[in-house]
Amino acid sequence: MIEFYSAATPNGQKVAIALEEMGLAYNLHAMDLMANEQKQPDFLAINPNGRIPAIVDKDNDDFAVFESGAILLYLAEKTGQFLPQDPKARSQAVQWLMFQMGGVGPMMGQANVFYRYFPEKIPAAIERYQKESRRLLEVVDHQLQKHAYLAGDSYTVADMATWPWARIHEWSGVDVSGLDALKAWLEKLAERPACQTALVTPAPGEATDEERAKQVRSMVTR
Ligand SMILES: N[C@@H](CCC(=O)N[C@@H](CS)C(=O)NCC(=O)O)C(=O)O
Repeated sequence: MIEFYSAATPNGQKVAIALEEMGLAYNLHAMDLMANEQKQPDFLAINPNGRIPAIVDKDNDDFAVFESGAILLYLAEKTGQFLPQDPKARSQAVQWLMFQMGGVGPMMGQANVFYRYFPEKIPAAIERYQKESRRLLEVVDHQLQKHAYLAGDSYTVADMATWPWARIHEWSGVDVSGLDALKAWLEKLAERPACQTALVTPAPGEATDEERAKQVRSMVTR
């Protein structure tokens, strides 16, 4: 059994997709980020960075893993799924996973902060993060013009990591016009039951986008 600490955010959804796709049994702990549950000592013992997602593998001496990319690799290696065995193909999947972890996630995350949440509107910061996010999604689109999935012909943890972020481009204020291969891939993955389940694991709650933005606004400035 995997203890899975998460919230209704793209970084949490990546891991929910992987758990669902891999058919792993898990016990969901829906963390209340607004109440700062992620900064309490019992959770910091699992993830010293005080952020979701994190997992504890009860079947592996209660081994704890934090950082969504590291969790995806751990689960792929545990199950032998969604990460090719061939060294070159495996490296390609890891490259696209790192590209998400170091690029798409942080840039779109900052686009959200400055476009949606930050109390002052700083046009230069908004433009910087939206432009960089658009550039990164163009790189994704270019790859998907040539391949069915990010790392080539097969669906891997790199797709699982990138989809929850890329799908919220509108919320980030990132224009994806002309990125047709990206759009087709977004739709293709949206049909997967695991991706659908991940979007409600945990359920996002009843709050409207604006109400949620208001709550997050207080979090990004505390
Ligand atoms: N690089 C980390 C990022 C994790 C992260 O930023 N988590 C956010 C939610 S998406 C969080 O827990 N925020 C609460 C906080 O910062 O206190 C990962 O990929 O796991």
